[in-house]
Amino acid sequence: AQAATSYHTYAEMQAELNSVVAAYPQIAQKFVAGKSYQGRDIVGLKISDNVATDENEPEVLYIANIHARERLTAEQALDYIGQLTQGYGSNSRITDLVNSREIYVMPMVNPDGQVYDMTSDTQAGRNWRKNRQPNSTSTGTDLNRNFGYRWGCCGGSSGTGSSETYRGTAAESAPETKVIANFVRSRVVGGKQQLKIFLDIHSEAELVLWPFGYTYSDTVAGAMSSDEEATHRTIGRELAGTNGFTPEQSSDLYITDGTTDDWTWGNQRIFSFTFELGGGSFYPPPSAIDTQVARSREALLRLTAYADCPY
Ligand code: 0X9
Ligand code: ZN
Repeated sequence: AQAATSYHTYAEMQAELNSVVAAYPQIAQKFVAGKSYQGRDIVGLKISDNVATDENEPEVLYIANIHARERLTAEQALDYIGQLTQGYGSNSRITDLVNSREIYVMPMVNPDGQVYDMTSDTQAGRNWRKNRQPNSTSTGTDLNRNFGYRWGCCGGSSGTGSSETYRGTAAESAPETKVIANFVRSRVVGGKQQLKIFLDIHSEAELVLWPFGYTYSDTVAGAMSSDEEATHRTIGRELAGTNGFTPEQSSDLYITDGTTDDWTWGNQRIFSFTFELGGGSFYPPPSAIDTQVARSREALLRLTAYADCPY
């Protein structure tokens, strides 16, 4: 399967998910996790055999486009949906994954920001990163600084509304953050978190990152054992070996607090990663989509496979 030849608008993304469900109803189911600040649906696909049933299978969650302008990331998520659905029944590796996992993909978790960014006369967008929620001085919360594990503790986020890394008034003060976090919490069944792997897809620094971002320490008593750190590092390095990105702990890039992956690991104990895709800018030409997306196809499949590792 080929990736898209132009970037999906929010409406086109919705139409794409609907057509995948129509074509593959036995393995694809759409869900609305909640609404954005401006009232748009934050949607995803569940892909699995017996998709209407919550089977006892390890689960994975991939989210994309939390930063509005990082346009390639939604294409990577949609391409992954295409790989899984089109390969089902013909590619044995993909068939096995779909049969043995419950895979959740949310291609545009910041729809207001995405629509605003795309409302532009130029092929590039408005260079918008945050959501579109007004704050005391300006517009927008950086959703990747608004999650509730050590929120605002340690640096790399700002209390100033106009900042690109504005952390919001409190953890989960942005509706989109709450929708994502509520979805993750909803996967706790019988007291056990079913999600075993989480991936947040960004661009464009060509990185494979793992927690924590809030501290330079590799290990944290009670929160990241040396075994857990080694598991993240081993998986992260293997994935980077397939897409050619640089693997490192998040804080090796720079200190950040309130990020998605610090929360999904720190609060929920889901093995968590952030990718920064390539492309050389937030707006690679549409002709580059297929080449860039192809680089990480193998990494996404391997990460899904890791969901049933006996860590
Ligand atoms: O600063 C960010 O949010 C990410 N870079 S981006 O250019 N896409 O904005 C990097 C976040 C790295 N830290 C963690 N993932 N914890
Ligand atoms: Zn980003």
